[in-house]
Amino acid sequence: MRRGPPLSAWLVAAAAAVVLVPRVPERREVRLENNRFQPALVTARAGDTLLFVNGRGGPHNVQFADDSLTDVQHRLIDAAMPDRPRATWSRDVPLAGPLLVLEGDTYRVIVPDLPPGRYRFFCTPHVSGGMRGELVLVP
Ligand SMILES: [Cu+2]
Repeated sequence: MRRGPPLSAWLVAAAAAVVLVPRVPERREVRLENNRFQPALVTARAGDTLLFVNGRGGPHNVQFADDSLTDVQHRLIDAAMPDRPRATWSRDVPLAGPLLVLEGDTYRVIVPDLPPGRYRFFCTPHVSGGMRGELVLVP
């Protein structure tokens, strides 16, 4: 009987493939509509793009809750959020994206290299109405 390479050789090859093949970043779309984030729970990995798309009932925005972030995490999210004042980093500046006014306006955040976990966000004008969401960052 002809035999192939031993199992250990296959395992080494499989491990090498996992290491060498880069993961293609994915895009997660979240609609801001009817005072809700849809979906409200977004699972993503570092490097993925979160594309927030404004619907009706705006203006809406995206603000990350910062009460349970370390300084490093705060800085990483701060740097990942475009179109914000960022002359000097400060814990006191809220992690709030600009208001999306028109239907179809978008806001793009590339998920920074944060530790896996849950990162809460909300819409500044509608937080009291429960417009909240969560980024579930997986390894
Ligand atoms: Cu809103």
